[in-house]
Amino acid sequence: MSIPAKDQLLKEVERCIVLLKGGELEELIGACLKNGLPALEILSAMAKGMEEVGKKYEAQEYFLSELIFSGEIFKKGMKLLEPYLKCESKEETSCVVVVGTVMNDLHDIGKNIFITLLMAAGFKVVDLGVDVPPEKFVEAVKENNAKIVGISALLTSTAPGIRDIIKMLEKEDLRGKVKVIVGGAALTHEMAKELGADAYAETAVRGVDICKKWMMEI
Ligand code: B12
Repeated sequence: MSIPAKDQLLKEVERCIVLLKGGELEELIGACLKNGLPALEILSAMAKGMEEVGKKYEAQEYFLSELIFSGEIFKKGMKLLEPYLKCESKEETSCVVVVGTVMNDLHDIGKNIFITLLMAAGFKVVDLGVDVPPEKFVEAVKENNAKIVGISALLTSTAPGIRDIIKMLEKEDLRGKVKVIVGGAALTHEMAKELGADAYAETAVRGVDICKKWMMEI
């Protein structure tokens, strides 16, 4: 398949998310996979579409119902891609990563992508879900002897909750035993540093690379 045709398909995927065309998206994903496009590239195109949806929401062109709908469409698409992402699975590691979305934040699409890619890379993952209070992170680290904590934050208002998780890990004498990685649209490298995290990743792919590097050092 020629490069422009591949790019065209990915542009169409992005457009389907932006225009909330769920049925069409599912067909397109099938066509992309049939044409040998890597699942990760399809997922990136879908994520780009979500960024656009966010912009439309900010511009009051879209409202909450569209945000909800876009999330549902994304999740359906993601389900189709999951087996392909997991197929690239490497050998298992004993490294456990505890992952959750910060308290009072219900966004989980980015977190779930990070989890899928972690699992595809052989990590064991404990998914705490969304709206996770700090004590749940601490409990899960203790129970699973986790070496890495991944926290997702999409809302500027609740992202500072990351500091509470890190403080609680310190209080329980666990901070020296775990690495903390954060991600999500509400954060930047600077904010992550200020909040006390060890690393920030703009994308789930980058996040997994950082975890792999840590795993070698642990
Ligand atoms: C879909 C969506 C929703 C859906 C979420 C569905 C779901 N199940 O997740 C629903 C409808 C529930 C929702 C609700 C709200 N939302 Co909303 N939402 C979005 C939207 C459009 C897309 C988010 C998304 O899934 N993107 C796609 C994924 C793939 O991207 P991502 O999450 O950034 O993840 C990538 C990386 O960041 C990274 N990553 C993410 N987490 C992690 C974690 C780790 C450890 C690592 C390594 C990497 C990593 O990996 C991913 C892939 O590379 C964004 C727009 C945007 N630009 O983000 C707004 C957005 C986040 N929402 C926003 C708002 C305001 C809200 C509401 C307050 C709206 C309201 N009035 O009620 C509520 C809040 C509810 C709550 N308490 O959480 C604002 C936040 C503004 C701000 N700066 O605080 C945004 C930015 C929209 C906007 N431009 O105004 N939302």
